Amino acid sequence: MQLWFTEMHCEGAKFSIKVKKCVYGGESPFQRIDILDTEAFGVVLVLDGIVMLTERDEFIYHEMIVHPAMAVNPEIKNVLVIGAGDGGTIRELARYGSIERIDMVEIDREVVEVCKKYLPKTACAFDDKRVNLYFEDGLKFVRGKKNEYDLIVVDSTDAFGPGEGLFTREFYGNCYNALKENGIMVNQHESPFYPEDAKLVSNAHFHISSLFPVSRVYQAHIPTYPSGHWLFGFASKGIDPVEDLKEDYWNSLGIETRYYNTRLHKGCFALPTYVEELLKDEDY
Ligand code: AG3
Repeated sequence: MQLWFTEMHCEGAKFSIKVKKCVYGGESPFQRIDILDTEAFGVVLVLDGIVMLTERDEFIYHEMIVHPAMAVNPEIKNVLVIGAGDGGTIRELARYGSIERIDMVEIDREVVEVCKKYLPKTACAFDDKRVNLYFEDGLKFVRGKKNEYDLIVVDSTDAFGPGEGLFTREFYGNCYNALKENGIMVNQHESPFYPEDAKLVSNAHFHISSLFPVSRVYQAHIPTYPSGHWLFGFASKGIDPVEDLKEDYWNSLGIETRYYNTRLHKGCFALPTYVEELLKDEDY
């Protein structure tokens, strides 16, 4: 007998992974949580039927959501992480001795518990003394915060279900206020390829660029996400992600990565023409 997990990537295309075993399945107050053991991608975290990460390719996502910002501003000390219950983002952040405080706000306590048990290589930094974990709605947490963080990382689910509020103008505006003058916001920015996802991309970019003086988008290749072509947003009050890259500084840290490097950093902000066009789109 063969068991396959399938995610619809758009109305007419789906992506399937052969499953060795379903190791966990449950309903939290917020969503359905499944953990699958698979031949091709190792352990996979699925929320509400959507692949959040796989052991095989999560390094790409987590390195790319953290290191570009850290390589442009060595002064980052106070970080806010929103979502990211699997722990991959704080694992990458915890590699920087210069970071003093990481506030992490995850709405769903059960995601953290399940990931600690089944994805220990991802959920390995929760005990770091600099990490303060809040089980709250990120949207509410950031409301009213002023001038407090050097970096905000928005590591959300897709823009429906519990993650929906994290794609709104109100939320991005609150992040702007919560950031210090040299602050940077990085967000997972969805995929530009399938039309439904592309709408989220242009919508998010439209809001972010109306609030932040610098708003750029960069890309990575993530095999298990729709189309395998993924975007991240880099927004700041002035720091430019390419001109302000501190290449020698970052390389001197000796942080070992498997996807990110400072050569790729310069290239990943160069986007395909159809994506450039999409980002100009104001008709969402
Ligand atoms: N968060 C973004 C996952 C989006 C995947 N979308 C999809 N498969 N349709 C990942 C969380 C990792 N910390």
